[in-house]
Amino acid sequence: MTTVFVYGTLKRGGSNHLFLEGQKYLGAVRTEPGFTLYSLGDYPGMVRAPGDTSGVTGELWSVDDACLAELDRLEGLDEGLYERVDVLLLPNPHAPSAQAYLYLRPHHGLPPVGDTWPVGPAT
Ligand code: PCA
Repeated sequence: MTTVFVYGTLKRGGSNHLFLEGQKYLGAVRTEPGFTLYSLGDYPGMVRAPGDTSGVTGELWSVDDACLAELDRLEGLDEGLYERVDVLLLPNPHAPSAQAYLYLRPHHGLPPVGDTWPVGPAT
């Protein structure tokens, strides 16, 4: 099992959330400062942002190996769209760190999103 931090379309209510079906939701969390989001249109990319003070909000999930492999394919690791790295989370009851997908392509000129991608549980 791997603990994954999701911040975009994989969140509950997001367009790719079905990829987490059957996995274990651990709770809402935030990364340590130093990360921010840019919009790629239908999905966000999280990048390192030295000087950022707020971090990024998201959800913590415990996923099995088959799910993780599918997420890696979905996020285009092979094409160099995202890389999966360990990020520190703010102190929280769930885990000190988690795997997260960082956007690898240039983000200059993309619309800044800030700390939260506006997708959540369907109401
Ligand atoms: N899906 C992944 C990375 C960006 C996206 O839209 C996620 O939700 O964490």
